[in-house]
Amino acid sequence: MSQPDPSEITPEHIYLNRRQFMLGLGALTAGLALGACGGTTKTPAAATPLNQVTPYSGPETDDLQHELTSYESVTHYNNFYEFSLDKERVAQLAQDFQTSPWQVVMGGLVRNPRSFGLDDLLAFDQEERVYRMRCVEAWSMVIPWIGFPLWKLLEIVEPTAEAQYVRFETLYAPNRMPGQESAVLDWPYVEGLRLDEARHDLTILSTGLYGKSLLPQNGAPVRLVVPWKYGFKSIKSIVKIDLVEDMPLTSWMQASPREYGFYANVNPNVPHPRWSQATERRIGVSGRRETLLFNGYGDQVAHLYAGMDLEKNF
Ligand SMILES: Nc1nc2c(c(=O)[nH]1)N[C@H]1C(S)=C(S)[C@@H](COP(=O)(O)O)O[C@H]1N2
Ligand SMILES: [Mo]
Repeated sequence: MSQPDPSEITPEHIYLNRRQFMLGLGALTAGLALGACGGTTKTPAAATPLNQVTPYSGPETDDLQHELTSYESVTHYNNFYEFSLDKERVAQLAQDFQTSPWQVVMGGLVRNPRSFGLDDLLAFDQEERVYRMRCVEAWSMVIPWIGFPLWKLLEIVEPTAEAQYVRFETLYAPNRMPGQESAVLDWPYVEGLRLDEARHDLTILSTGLYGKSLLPQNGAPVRLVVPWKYGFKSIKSIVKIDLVEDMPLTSWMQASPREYGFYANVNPNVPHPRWSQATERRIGVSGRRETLLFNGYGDQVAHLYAGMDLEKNF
């Protein structure tokens, strides 16, 4: 499959509005791509050796021996609609975003509601973890995240017996996040996990990557990383985590339920309504590779979905 046309990687309602807008301007060749991950055909600039300035000493591949994506690409090719729909502009627009002070308020169906400041979060054990992160329009990166398992916070707040899901919210502050001035999504950005997914060891809250603190474009000061799911599940700049009984309505399900499901497990066998998801393009590497079920983490996570129809629960 060749690169999807920008019209193919956009939730329909946004695409149609955008198309009318562009037709109005006569700008038929506009290259801006919308969608949970966007899908411009441009390749990010070749790796510049930033990680030679501050040497990175962690692993150079993930557990499938896939090479890391360059620090330059990881920090300059981003999806963060609170700043821009253009993946190559997010870094610049987010550069002055203030991430201190910061509080993550944890509550809902828990015995011990608590609020965690940045220092609390940074005090948790930090580990080098090399995950394959991928996006919904079939591009992927291999990123050495630093973080700690979300279960560590869940253990502290103690979900009650009624709690079945975890609901996450990004900061809402249109004066600091200019993308929130436009109604492209219903702000704040909301994501969710089933409680057993949230308790899985691979599910982390990340505060850094490549041995450095997160930059704003990657979701500073704290973002979720769920490596067996499409990129949009990994919500950035989290301020609120609630334990809830019912499946939360996530931003992407609300925007386009036909295209974006709650589970969003990476699955080459379930095409997006408008394109195949069988192959992906690794940023910085030419050609395409076959997409792996659960992004290659099947041994560790498939049991969570035993007996479920993955075509219905996409
Ligand atoms: N708050 C918020 N979180 C978000 C997004 C977003 O627009 N806003 N984009 C998601 C998508 S679609 C992807 S692919 C990843 C991208 O993370 P990265 O830029 O650090 O690679 O962030 C996810 N988390
Ligand atoms: Mo994405």
